[in-house]
Amino acid sequence: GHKAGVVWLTGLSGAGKSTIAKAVEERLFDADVQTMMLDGDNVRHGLSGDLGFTPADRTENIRRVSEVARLFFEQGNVTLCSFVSPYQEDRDRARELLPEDVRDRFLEVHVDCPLEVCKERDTKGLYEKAEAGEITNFTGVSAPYEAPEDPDVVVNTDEMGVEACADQIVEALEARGIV
Ligand code: GGZ
Repeated sequence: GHKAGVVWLTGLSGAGKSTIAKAVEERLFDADVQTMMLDGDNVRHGLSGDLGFTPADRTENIRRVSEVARLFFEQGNVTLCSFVSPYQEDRDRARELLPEDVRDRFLEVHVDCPLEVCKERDTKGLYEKAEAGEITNFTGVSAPYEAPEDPDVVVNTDEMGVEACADQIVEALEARGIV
């Protein structure tokens, strides 16, 4: 058996949040852990389809997915959430939705990668568009990113491969007695 948990991955666009979440999910699946995945790709078309990227819209996006993560938590899942989630206050609120006695089962994971490296990767060409002013409010270019003040896990995707990052997260879940 396993316990419920929330793995909250925060970081810049292109840092590798979703890729790492998928690698963690695969390992948990192999260990018969019930998982749920939430990320920009599946949320911003539906649940948050009416929202853009202003500070208020991001806060509302994170509020909604935090509530969904709480529902999944209550049903016993390990929920992997991959969002830029640039504001510390919003991430803190996501944690605070869990009952106080189990709040240590919320893992804030900083998917850390230098901005310059994310710009160089520019997997979707978004940084180029942001720098040309074609996309406004772009994190790291024209919108802020508040790095976690007290992260539970830090993975540096510039220096480490996906599997090593996934290892670190699974080890943290084990150390908390979740899996
Ligand atoms: C940041 C943006 C923006 C702006 C579109 N700023 O690399 P991606 O493409 O796949 O991930 C980014 C995703 C961010 O959505 P989130 O829901 O994670 O953001 S937040 O937590 O701040 O609400 C990026 C794409 O959407 N994208 N415009 N202006 N990222």
